[in-house]
Amino acid sequence: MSLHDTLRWQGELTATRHDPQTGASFVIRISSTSLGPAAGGTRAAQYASFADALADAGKLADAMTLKMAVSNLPMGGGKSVIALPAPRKDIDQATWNRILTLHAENIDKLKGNYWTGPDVNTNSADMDTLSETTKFVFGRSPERGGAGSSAFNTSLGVLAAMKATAAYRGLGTLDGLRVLIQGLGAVGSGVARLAADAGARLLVSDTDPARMAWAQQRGYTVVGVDEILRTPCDIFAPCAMGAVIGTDVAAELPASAVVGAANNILADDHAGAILRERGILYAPDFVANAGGAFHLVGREVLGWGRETVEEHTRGIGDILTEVYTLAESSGITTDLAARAVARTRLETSRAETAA
Ligand code: NAD
Ligand code: PPY
Repeated sequence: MSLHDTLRWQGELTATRHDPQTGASFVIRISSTSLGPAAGGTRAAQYASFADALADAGKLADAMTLKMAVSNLPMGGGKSVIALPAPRKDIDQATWNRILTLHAENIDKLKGNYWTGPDVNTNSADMDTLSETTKFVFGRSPERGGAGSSAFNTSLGVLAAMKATAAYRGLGTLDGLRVLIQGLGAVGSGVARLAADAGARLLVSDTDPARMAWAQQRGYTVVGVDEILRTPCDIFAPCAMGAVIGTDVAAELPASAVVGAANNILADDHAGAILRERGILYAPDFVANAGGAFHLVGREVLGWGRETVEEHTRGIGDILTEVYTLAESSGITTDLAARAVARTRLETSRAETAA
């Protein structure tokens, strides 16, 4: 995407900064504060261009707005991207600390209109570091008074989403179903364990050989990274990166349903329509992966205990069933139906504020 195009983004605010000393560039995008202060994690990654970093932050921030709205959480949507000068694993601790401190200064300047949390390549220890400079941080370690990692609760939510999707799609329970997981990181490994406990047959793939060895030890069937999109399964679970399913993949994917943790799974608007035409039931990612938001916002804003967080997270299954029913009765994709549910909440809130 060109810089010109990404600056036409329809969100509320874009903040950027560049640090010549480390070579890192920073983006914070606030998509919406209609339902409360914007919240969403900090993603650290390398990008081909600054325009790509801006575009990614915008799409991720928009997904947070939808996630909060559809989950009935009192927060808006935002996201940060740190465009790294080198792969995260090659950045030394002193450089990383400087990058985090600058990012925390940027967040602090937004005075609570944006709250961050962990995302790809950032964790609770990094949230602790940010919290030395700004208080607008979710997911600090429990020793520092935070809710800790949201990964396991995200996995729990994805499992609830798989159960509801399998039932709606007429596949029954997860027992005996082939669940194909792309990415066995913090969330994907939890999904694998929970799905295996529910009787699913696990097929898995990861670019990291150590994760593949872990999977083999557990008796999962290992699939090559390049074969995953051609591997027949009942449920395909993208739990690594976004934009996995574009038009071409949607036209060929040998699955009955798609339920994963990755943000922005669909690469383009048409992919959802093709999945629908082919009878592949797609669980909109911003519904299926809301377990992390329930954990962070539930524990740190709403004062929920673990059981209440889990109860709401299991409710992701009910939200999805509502979305599937609306999609079917309206003849639209599940993605559009979930956006309509979110939009209704956003419009109701705006009307209440205006009254
Ligand atoms: P992670 O970094 O712990 O795990 C990602 C895994 O994917 C790694 O093991 C990596 O080696 C693997 N991977 C990368 N590219 C791959 C490829 N092409 N094929 C197969 N494996 C590949 O991240 P995570 O915290 O588990 O998050 C996974 C996804 O879920 C991300 O897209 C994240 O934005 C999303 N998500 C996470 C949370 C959360 O609470 N952690 C909440 C909502 C959404
Ligand atoms: C996500 O769910 O994608 C996140 O970025 C995690 C999150 C959720 C709520 C507040 C901050 C971070």
